[in-house]
Amino acid sequence: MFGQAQIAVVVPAYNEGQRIAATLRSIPEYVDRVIVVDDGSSDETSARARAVDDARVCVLRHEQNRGVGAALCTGYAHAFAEGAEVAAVMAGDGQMHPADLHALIAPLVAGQADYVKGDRLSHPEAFARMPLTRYLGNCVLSWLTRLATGLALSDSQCGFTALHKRAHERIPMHALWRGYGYPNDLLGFLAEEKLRVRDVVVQPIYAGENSGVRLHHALLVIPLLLVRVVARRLGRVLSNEPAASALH
Ligand SMILES: Nc1nc2c(ncn2[C@@H]2O[C@H](COP(=O)(O)OP(=O)(O)O)[C@@H](O)[C@H]2O)c(=O)[nH]1
Ligand SMILES: [Mg+2]
Repeated sequence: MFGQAQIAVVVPAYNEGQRIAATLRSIPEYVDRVIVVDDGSSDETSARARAVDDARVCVLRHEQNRGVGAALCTGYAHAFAEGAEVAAVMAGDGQMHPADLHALIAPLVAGQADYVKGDRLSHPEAFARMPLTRYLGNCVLSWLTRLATGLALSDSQCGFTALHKRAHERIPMHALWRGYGYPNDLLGFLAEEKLRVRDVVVQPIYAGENSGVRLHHALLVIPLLLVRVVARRLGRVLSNEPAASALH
């Protein structure tokens, strides 16, 4: 528990057999539930996760690979259905430092934000620690995401995030982009709903893990998703449609 709040951590994992156990063992004690979503892995990811001796861990599995956005939708739905107030995301490859989790959750529990995301770009050692292409690509995508969403944010591509249940209720999760680019799409939905998004500085961790992100995601998929975000926002303004939240 974090005060009185029940906290879940969702761990998307695709072929993370080598890293999943260490990632799960690193999750802080105040986390009540750990939901691993094995996204159709062909390796030992599920077995290694189940073998971790921790009663908080529950392993869900997609029989086929659906993409990291889809894995998160599955994990969030499970976490909130079980009664979590906040669900954070920590990737199964150990790229999120558990010591940073507290700062992501605190503003949500205090009612100061609806979604908190990590910001590696503002870390003093970001330039030294991040691969140059990642650093530069991320700066450009963050700028485009700021333009498209109108949110004052940095590091749009950071997957270390935490979502409050009140935001989850207001976002059409079934419509969220299933693959890479889901954070940009989610930020668009949060902006549309006028939900409060906050950045907190987290450590950039790169230790030779594989990434599924490819050039076409940065050059094509994410820019097109951002065009869709702008189109949705414009459509809403032109039709004078109130935010879904105002209807409740
Ligand atoms: N590559 C990939 N990763 C997935 C998928 N589904 C879930 N994941 C997990 O999503 C997390 C982030 O993926 P990763 O490729 O490391 O992205 P990056 O850290 O942003 O470069 C990792 O824990 C993956 O195991 C998928 O379909 N493809
Ligand atoms: Mg990774």
